Amino acid sequence: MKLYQGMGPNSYRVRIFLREKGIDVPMVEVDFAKGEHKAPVFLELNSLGQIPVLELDDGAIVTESVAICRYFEETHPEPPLFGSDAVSRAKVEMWNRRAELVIFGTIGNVALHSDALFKDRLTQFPAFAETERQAVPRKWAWLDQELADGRPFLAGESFSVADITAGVCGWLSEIFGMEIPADLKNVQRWNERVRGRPSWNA
Ligand SMILES: N[C@@H](CCC(=O)N[C@@H](CS)C(=O)NCC(=O)O)C(=O)O
Repeated sequence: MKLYQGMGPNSYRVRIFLREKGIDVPMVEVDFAKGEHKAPVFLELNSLGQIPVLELDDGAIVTESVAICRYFEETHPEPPLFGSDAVSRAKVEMWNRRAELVIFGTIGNVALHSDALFKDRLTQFPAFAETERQAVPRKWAWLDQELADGRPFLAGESFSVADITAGVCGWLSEIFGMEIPADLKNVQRWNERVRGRPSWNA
């Protein structure tokens, strides 16, 4: 088994997940600067030319960070990070999607439309990047209201993959100069709780 990974939030999500589970997987570093993710040999693994990619011992390939995490949830159920009963599984799915679509999507648009790293991948619209940049604090404010009920983690009482997704958004937000607003106390507390976990050094 090999995990092709490298720089960027999606590889980071999988590394944190593996650390939470206590799983060691041989890793292959994919170097964006050298264009390794777009080399023909890599495109055979993932036609989208993106990381992370998991290659299993029988040659099966799994791409998409959440799908890779799901594979490891199945093979290593403890501790459960995708919920443990019907309601908690649904809540984790709900919050992971909300974190991806509402927060990650907005921050991702800032990156995609402003960073030179992506200039060959799409037509960049700097004005759109700016609109999305201004929207980011509103997304965190929405999450702050959601967390006002005092629950420790996004999906409830237990840490889950949804906290990994949203926590990585906090990190990405900072990298692009959009710190989580200091007055959003519920998000601040949640962020400290999540990013204080040992897995965050993954
Ligand atoms: N939906 C995919 C997104 C993967 C992705 O966008 N990975 C980035 C790094 S974080 C990448 O490889 N970007 C290079 C590119 O898209 O050209 C996932 O969750 O794994």
